Amino acid sequence: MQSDTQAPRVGVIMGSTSDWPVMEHAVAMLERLGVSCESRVVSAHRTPDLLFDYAKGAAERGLSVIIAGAGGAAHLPGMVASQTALPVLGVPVESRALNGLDSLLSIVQMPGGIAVGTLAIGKAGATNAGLMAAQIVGLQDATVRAAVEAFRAEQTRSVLDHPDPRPD
Ligand code: RP5
Repeated sequence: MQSDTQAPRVGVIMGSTSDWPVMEHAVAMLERLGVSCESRVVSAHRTPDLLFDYAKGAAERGLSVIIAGAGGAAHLPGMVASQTALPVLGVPVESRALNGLDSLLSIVQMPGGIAVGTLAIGKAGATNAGLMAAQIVGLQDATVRAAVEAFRAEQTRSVLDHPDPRPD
């Protein structure tokens, strides 16, 4: 699924439809920052041939970054990284059995030589994966860079405008 009519620059993939409630936060951040993206289910274990095709074809299709989220035995980010030279950002999704610690360790402990940039478990990780992907795209795109800077400035202003921690 593609977020707008522009060719996608970031691919957001996940191991299962059950990962969407977390991974939608990566898509939301990309959309907020004006970065075109696509999202789809690609499973390391259930659709390994699709994983290889997706990763091998990603650069040729014009993607600049791949965000891969998975839970449990979360092999998707590492296997995608093994098949493309594009930067891969891994998002550990909270698992039902181990609360995402299994996902985190599966993603973060890559062997030297194949890199995955691992984010935090869950919503914060997905949000920051979207932000970091935009920052990478922004290296070559001044409009996206300006959107990231505006987002950061607005966030700072919002905190400074509400110094009282007590609820209204
Ligand atoms: C992983 O297994 C997925 O990334 C998901 O987080 C987890 C459970 O998948 P479902 O059984 O909910 O489809 O591959």
